[in-house]
Amino acid sequence: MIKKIAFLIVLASLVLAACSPAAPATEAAGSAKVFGQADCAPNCTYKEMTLCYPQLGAESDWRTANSASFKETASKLGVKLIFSDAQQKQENQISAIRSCIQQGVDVIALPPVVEPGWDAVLQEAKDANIPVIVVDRSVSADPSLYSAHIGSDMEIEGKRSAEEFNKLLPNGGNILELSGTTGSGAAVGRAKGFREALNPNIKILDSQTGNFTRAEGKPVMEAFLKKYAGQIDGVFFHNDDMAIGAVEAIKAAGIQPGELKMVSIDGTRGGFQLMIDGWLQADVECNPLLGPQVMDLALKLMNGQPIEKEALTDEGVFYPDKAAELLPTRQY
Ligand code: GYE
Repeated sequence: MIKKIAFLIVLASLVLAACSPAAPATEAAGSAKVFGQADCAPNCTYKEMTLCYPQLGAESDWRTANSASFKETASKLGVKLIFSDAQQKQENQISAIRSCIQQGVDVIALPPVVEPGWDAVLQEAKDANIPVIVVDRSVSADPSLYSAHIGSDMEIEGKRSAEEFNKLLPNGGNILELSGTTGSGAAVGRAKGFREALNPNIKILDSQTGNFTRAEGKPVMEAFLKKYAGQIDGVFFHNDDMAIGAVEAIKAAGIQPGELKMVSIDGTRGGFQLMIDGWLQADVECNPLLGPQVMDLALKLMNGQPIEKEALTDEGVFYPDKAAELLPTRQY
């Protein structure tokens, strides 16, 4: 008898479970919600969006332009933006994400300072039904843990930079590399693409990080100039800010513009000025103005519309011959 009652209870609970929603994201039977879809779907507008942007820092002009793009686009569209600055520390970005999850934001857009170490917090966002768009740099986490990635192809930027050196040093030579933040998708991708495309007669004598900042670029260059005096033909910079810092050290060492072949990445106004002044021979474009594209995608996620998993920014290379003409048109 007891067995029979127990069996009936189990049966009843199975029937109930089958009839009740499988997950909170499921509405009435037959209209299953897509992951991340908001209650206002399919008619959500920007005014209903709360977007979390745990910015990684303020290390460069590129980053400043990227932050401004998010702030300006949000205020133009009426998006509520929860913005923070992690000062290049992953733990600060992780706590900012956790706070956004607690506040129940609609979408999180994450520009990850480094590639590894995101799995746990991405899983927390997923469990809370909050989609994450990885912005700018990449993460090494499993792609099932985020909805999309929007940004530049860092390997191609590295490859383009190498192609410039192949042209600048056709007979080969020795170069140095000032790389970006160690472990960041930008530094890893640029270094990889660069090495793959660099002619074998061009030797990278040394590579040190300047953490994408002017302040760190200068002392790294000073140390390089001491150590490799008279042996260097060129320098590759992972961003314009480090090039600007390094040029101060190069000038102080009495080196003239053009003596060393130099290529950088970003295409900021500061980089353009270095080309005008004869220091840089090429600046590989990396576009920071990602706010509109990210918010468009975030709205699609809220409305449960299909999206592209990987959206790469279309970019080129700038040269000194057009630098003076283009400088006034540059937005960053
Ligand atoms: O090149 C650099 C910034 O991740 C693409 O980060 C970005 C890089 C950019 O600090 O200036």
